[in-house]
Amino acid sequence: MDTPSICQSTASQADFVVVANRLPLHLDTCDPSAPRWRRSPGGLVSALEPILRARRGAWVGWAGTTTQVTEAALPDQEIHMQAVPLGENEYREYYEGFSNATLWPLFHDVMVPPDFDQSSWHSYQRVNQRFAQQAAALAAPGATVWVQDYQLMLVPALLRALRPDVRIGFFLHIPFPPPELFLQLPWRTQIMDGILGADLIGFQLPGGARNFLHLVSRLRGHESVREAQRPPLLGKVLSGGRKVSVGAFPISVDASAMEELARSKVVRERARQIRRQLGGSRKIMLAVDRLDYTKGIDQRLRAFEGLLADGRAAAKDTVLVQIATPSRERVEHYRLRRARIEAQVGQINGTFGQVGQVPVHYMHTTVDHTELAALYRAADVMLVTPLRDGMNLVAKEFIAARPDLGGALVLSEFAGAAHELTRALLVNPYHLSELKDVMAAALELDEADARSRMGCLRRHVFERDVHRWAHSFLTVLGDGGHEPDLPNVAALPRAAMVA
Ligand code: GDG
Repeated sequence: MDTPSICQSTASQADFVVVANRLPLHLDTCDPSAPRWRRSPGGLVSALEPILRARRGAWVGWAGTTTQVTEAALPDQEIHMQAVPLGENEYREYYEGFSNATLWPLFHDVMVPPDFDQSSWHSYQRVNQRFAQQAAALAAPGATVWVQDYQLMLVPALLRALRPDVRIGFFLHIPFPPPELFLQLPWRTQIMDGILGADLIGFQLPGGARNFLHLVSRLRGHESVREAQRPPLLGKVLSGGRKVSVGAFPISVDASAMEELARSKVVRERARQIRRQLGGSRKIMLAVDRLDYTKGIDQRLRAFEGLLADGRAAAKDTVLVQIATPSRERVEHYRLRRARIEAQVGQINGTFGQVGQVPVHYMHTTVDHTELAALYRAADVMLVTPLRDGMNLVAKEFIAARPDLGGALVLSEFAGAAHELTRALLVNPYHLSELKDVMAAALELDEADARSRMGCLRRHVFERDVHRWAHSFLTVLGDGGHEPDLPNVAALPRAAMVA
């Protein structure tokens, strides 16, 4: 029997429920004899935490382990954490299979061929049903439930069937593909109907929202879709006698928290130390990505290799630091990509390196938050060059971490963030010679130009931070009235001040 029994909640019901694939917790096994649950930091958690605290809030999600997790084992929280159990086989089929080998590539330009596997689909249905049941059991009468992301696209309709009284929001963190790609999915109608169970469907960009509206009119008929002229809303769908709102809500980061960390003594000292360790006067190019084929790591390495080969960059003057966070390591395309990237790094260092002067510092690891902020502060050039990305929070974090107005951002046109961060150095990462040119230009960027660009970028990121994102979504969902006050945005930018 694969499915572990569901942990029973001992909590009273909640007025505001977040449903996400993962709980914002991880098991710290530094001391293997006494593993402990710790909070996982992240923008989504910090945006939703004040609301969860103020509102009898609860978070429903998987705890990240296929062994049974009971309520009692989770840390004492003001926010109720409800663990949804997953068996080993379900993890393989629902998470690695349908979520990450079917939906992920299908929604990212079919960069690798998606698997269309019936058994994984059944597992996805079963697990989504379990999430919906647990959310239904936890939600108080008339509660608001906010469902997150592509792993849970059936939950809105399943939850509505169980609890027609609750208000349901759904937000997709990844791009929504054009209809001609989505229509490849054998279970396209079920997935579309699953999402349409929500009252409000949020996408990162207007383009994703429009793709969804086109899809609905194609599968349900034109008369089911109405355009909406009130941004962030782009349309309404008439579904089962209900009106479903569809809009674009670009996610962001907790800019003030990142800035505070970046200004701390420990981060500034570590940033100086990193610069010294990498060779004092050498220019530092930095990239931080999950090791995913969508992130364009291999194209970036090829461009850097090209600059070294052309003599436009030299290992004695320039170093590329690539943090590649381990991700989905049992999925075949991820294993293959890792092997390819590591071979490229070896080739570049073997060809262009000297003792004490390695051109690429590659780390296949997760660094802690302080180290990440120090790397952001130490960098001269931040390379964010995905082939497709819903938003890309690394780009926004880098900007928030630069109160000194230093650093240049090279940003792919295919990251959602490029729609807002127009003062970055924008690039098409598929165009190798353009990528090389923009990387070289970033290394040479005039200081006054760089500071002016960073000032504009910072104003944008501080004005539209993750708190504003959550507020905007919940207000349109019709649930904005109960939130704690937002910070006064006009008072915020300190953003453009020099450290
Ligand atoms: C999905 C969408 C969308 C990475 N390495 C380390 C580390 N990270 C943190 C970053 C950032 C987060 O992980 C990655 O967020 P991204 O947005 O860059 O990318 P995805 O993981 O693909 O996220 C994406 C996002 O959802 C939100 O909607 O923007 O498009 O694909 O916060 O800082 N953090 C630490 N150590 C690391 O080594 N501490």
